Order: sequence, then C-alpha cells, then structure tokens
Amino acid sequence: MTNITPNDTICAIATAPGCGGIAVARISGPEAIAITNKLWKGTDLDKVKSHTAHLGYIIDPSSHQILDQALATVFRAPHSYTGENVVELSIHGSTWIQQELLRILIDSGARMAQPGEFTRRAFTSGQLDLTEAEAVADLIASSSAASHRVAMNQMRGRFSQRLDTLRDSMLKLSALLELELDFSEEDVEFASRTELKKLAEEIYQELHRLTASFATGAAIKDGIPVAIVGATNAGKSTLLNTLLGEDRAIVSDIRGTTRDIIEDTITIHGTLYRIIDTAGLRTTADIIESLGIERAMARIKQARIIIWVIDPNDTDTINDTATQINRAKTDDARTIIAINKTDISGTDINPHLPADMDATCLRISAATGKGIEQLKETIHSLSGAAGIDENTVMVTNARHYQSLTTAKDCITRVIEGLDANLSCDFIAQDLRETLHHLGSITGTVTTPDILTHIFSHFCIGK
Ligand SMILES: Nc1nc2c(ncn2[C@@H]2O[C@H](COP(=O)(O)OP(=O)(O)OP(=O)(O)O)[C@@H](O)[C@H]2O)c(=O)[nH]1
Ligand SMILES: [Mg+2]
Repeated sequence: MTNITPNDTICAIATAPGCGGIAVARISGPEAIAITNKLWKGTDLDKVKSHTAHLGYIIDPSSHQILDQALATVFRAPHSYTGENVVELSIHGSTWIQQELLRILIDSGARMAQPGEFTRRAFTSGQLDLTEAEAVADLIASSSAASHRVAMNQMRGRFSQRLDTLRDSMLKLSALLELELDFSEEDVEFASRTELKKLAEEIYQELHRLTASFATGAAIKDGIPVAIVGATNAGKSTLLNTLLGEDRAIVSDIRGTTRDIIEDTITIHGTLYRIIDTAGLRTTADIIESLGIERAMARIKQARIIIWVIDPNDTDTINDTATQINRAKTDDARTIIAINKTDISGTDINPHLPADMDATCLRISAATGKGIEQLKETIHSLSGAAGIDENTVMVTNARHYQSLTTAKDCITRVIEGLDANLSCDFIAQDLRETLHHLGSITGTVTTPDILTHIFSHFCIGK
C-alpha cells in the first residue's frame, strides 16, 4: 500500500467481486457526501441525518444518463466504521453498473481504495485497535463456528482487554521499580524483591498461557490437522471414507494401496478438522511407496492429532510403527489408537501395545461405522477446541505470537535480573522492552511498514 494520503476520499465495491442481486459501494473521507451528491438525484445528502437511508438515482455527470436506482446510506464522522464521513451505495449487482459507478466516483474526485484501507482508517482514527482490525479480516475468512467465534471474541476486544490487564500489571511493576530507583539513596521502604518477582512471574504465566494457545488457535483458523497413520491394510483409507461420509480414497486388500496424501475436512461440533489419510508404514523397495511413506512421516510431524489404526490380527510391526510415530510427532500432538476391524476380530483380541505410547485407545470398525461417533468425540475433546465460548481468548495470529514470545523472553530476563539482585535500571530497561512488544500487538507502538504489511492482506472494500 503506497502513496497513502490519509485525508482524501476513497471508494471501492465492498461486496464480493462478480454479479449479484445487490452490490454495495463504499465511499469514505471528508468529501464522501459531497462527491456522492455530484452523481445523486434525490434528497440532498448534505442535509440528511447520519445513519439514514435514501432512495434515489445515480446519474453519470458527464452524459446525464441514469446509471441505476440506488439506496444511499449516510454515516457522518465520527460515527462510522472508518470514523470519517461514509456513504454506502446499494446498487443493482451488475458488474457493468459496479464498474461504471467506480468510474463516475473517481471522475467526481474519489480515489480507488487500497486493500484494507477502510479498516486502516478505522485503526488510524481510533475506532479499532490493531488486533480488532485484524479480527475483521479473520471474521471475513472464518469458515467454521469455532473460527468465527474466536475472531468475533477478538473483534469485540476480548484479546485487547487481556493485553490491557497485562499492561496494567507491567506498569505497576515498572512503577515499583522506578520508585526504588528514585529513592535508592534514601531510607524509604520499597516493595520487596520477592514481591516484585511474584508480580513478574504472574506476568510471565499470563504470557505463557497466551503463547501456548497459539498452536490450537492457529489450527482452528485453518482446520485442525488429524493424521490417520498405521501399517498397510489396517483400514486407514476405509476410516477416512467413513469419517467423511463419502468414497474419497481407494480401499483394497492389497498392501500399499494408498501412496499419496489424501485430505479433506469435516466439522465436529462447529470445529473444522483436516482429516489426512497417509500411506501405510512399512519397509518397502518400491520407490513411489517410499516417497508416500516419507510424506506420511511429514504429516505426522504437522498433526495435532494422530489416529493410529491397528488391525488386531496383523500386529507384527506394531513396535516399529510405534517407534516411527513417536519419533515423528511433536510433543503437543495427541495420539488415539483405533483398534479396527472389530466386526470380524471380535472384542477379545487385545493387541499388545507398546508401554511408552501415551494414547487414548478405542475399538472401532471403519467398515461398519461402529465406534466412529465416539472417535469423533475423542478427536474433539483432545483437540483443545472443545469449550470455546464467548470468553475464550486465543492467539490465532502469527504476528501476535511473535510479539508475545519476545515479550516472554524479556520478562524472563526481568525475573533473572531480580533473582541476581541486579540494579533497578537494568531490570527497568528489560521491562520497558516487554511493554514495547506488548504495545506492538494492539498498535500503540507501530510503524507504517507493519501497518502496510497487515492491511495489504485485506480485501479491497474492507
Ligand atoms: N472387516 C473389516 N474390514 C475392513 C475394515 N476396515 C478396512 N477393512 C478392509 O481392510 C482392507 C484394507 O483397507 P484399507 O482402508 O485400504 O487399508 P489402508 O490402511 O488404507 O491400507 P494401505 O493404503 O495399503 O496402507 C480392505 O479390504 C478393507 O475393506 C473393518 O473395519 N472391518
Ligand atoms: Mg489406504
């Protein structure tokens, strides 16, 4: 986003590109009402109250031809999304009308908006802080109840409130340190170092809670990855098909049927999961199958949940498979062992599972669907997405995660400084840095480059 002139008037189509029943053009800036009036036949928009809608005609000032009948909604500064004068023109959704309207608006003195420029103006005028502005983009991109709820909580300021509370604690700590600094020559009673350390540790714990929520928070946005893994012929592809409710993957009794990764999504209690079928793990001379196994291992690394499918009548390689899974998976990933084919093996066969496997064990039949509902419930309860409500605060944005992690490093230095009985000015410096990183999240400390980066990812018209 270059050549931003903050005080000019911008316009864009705010609805999705293409033809629809209705399209909405948005005009924002000091001249928004005056510019619209130049092409408006109907009530003088300069004289109408804020937050009122008016039916009229859009006239091309150069040809005097009617372009469309439209509804103009007027919002006067500062009571609008951007904090500026805003007019929203609801027009018929023909792509030609949309293009012509933009041309006429530009001829009349408006400028085409850059991606995210409306929201950037909302941030600049103090209507939204940076996290709330970013939540607008997340809300637009949300594709499940869970990602919608997390974005909505952030947009309503829940995350910013948590950061404000953290900031207050830091300011309190800072004030206590400054006091010690100012009066260190005199015989004044200060807050004890133990007390300061307790406060710093509370700040650390809160930063830790927030950074720890990122793995789940980010996964909720894109769908939580669930990898189905295990030996060949265990029934992995059958399980994928049963979970999806469609014949997505080829199933056969030939070992090594699945070579490439097959992935699709399901929703469990409003949370999106990416179910990933992988090639069966075995030693093979087949080059293509080996490549498939490599891909399977890579997916185990990325998975938040691993479903290890076992055929209880085929357990020769169970220890090798356990070693491979344990080696590849991250510490955060949770494992479910699904003992499959219970329709033919009965309930009496209990494969000997490796002792070092930390997993929840279920008995299923991927072919008949037995135990699949319980499997879905287990996936959901292990994912960390259960229990998201209107108060849940999660870090879902890599930028926030980065700043919080750096802030956590700084507060760790504060704690170490207090432990080592360092002089206040060193500790105060680390604390100022912590505050700086926290401020960069909500945008109290920011640079034009950061803003450009953030808002360029928005759609035009938002
Ligand atoms: N009876 C029974 N057969 C099953 C069940 N699940 C899978 N099968 C059969 O087991 C065989 C292998 O199933 P797949 O789903 O292709 O197994 P896979 O784990 O994907 O195998 P690879 O892709 O070769 O690694 C097929 O003949 C399936 O019909 C089950 O729950 N019960
Ligand atoms: Mg398969």
